[in-house]
Amino acid sequence: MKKPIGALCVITDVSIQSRYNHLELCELAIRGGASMIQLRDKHASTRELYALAVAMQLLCTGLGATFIINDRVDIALAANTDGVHLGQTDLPIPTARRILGNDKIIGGTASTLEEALQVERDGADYIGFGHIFPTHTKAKPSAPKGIESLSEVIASVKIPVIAIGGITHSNVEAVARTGASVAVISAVCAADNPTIAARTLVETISAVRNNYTH
Ligand code: TZP
Ligand code: MG
Repeated sequence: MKKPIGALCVITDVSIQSRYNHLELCELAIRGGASMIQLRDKHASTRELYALAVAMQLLCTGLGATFIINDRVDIALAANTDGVHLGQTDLPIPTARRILGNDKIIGGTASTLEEALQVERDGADYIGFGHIFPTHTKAKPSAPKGIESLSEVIASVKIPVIAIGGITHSNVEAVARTGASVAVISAVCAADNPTIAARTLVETISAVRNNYTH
């Protein structure tokens, strides 16, 4: 069975901060209500990533969250994670689907409407669309896409869209109003208190979804 994506995906990052390791961030974020955790580490060795993925999958399963790994279909398979997130230069989504099967979540990054439509045609379970706002976490040569492009993508596809890039407490309400789910790195990983930061984001998204805001 495929696990739910939910409202808030927290991508763990140990390069923008060094107070917490991946496992600690994972637990802190889930305690704040994160529905999905993505392990993203561009420097760890394959052996390290494998061990982390096994431990984080166990933690997420125990705490009721979904766990995916960035880039690595091999580790998704080896560690039996709930899924994988693939960018435009990673393994093609149909290839990953053939390897992982239908019960695993496969997410694909898109930065344009055309890419988003292709990610959907390729059989992804969700589109990670961005970056929405300026971000320092990832080098981004192109301009931020903004809320309007996000709404356009959401109107054009049937699968869930997770907005990413520069999302903070100040702009998450506007993002949630489009119907998108949200993915963050710095807003949780670099926050004074990652649990409270996640909780605040989740509460805002839930309020919008339940129409509690004015
Ligand atoms: N993909 C598009 S923007 C981004 C990724 C991984 C980084 C988002 O980081 P932040 O700190 O939430 O802006
Ligand atoms: Mg990638």
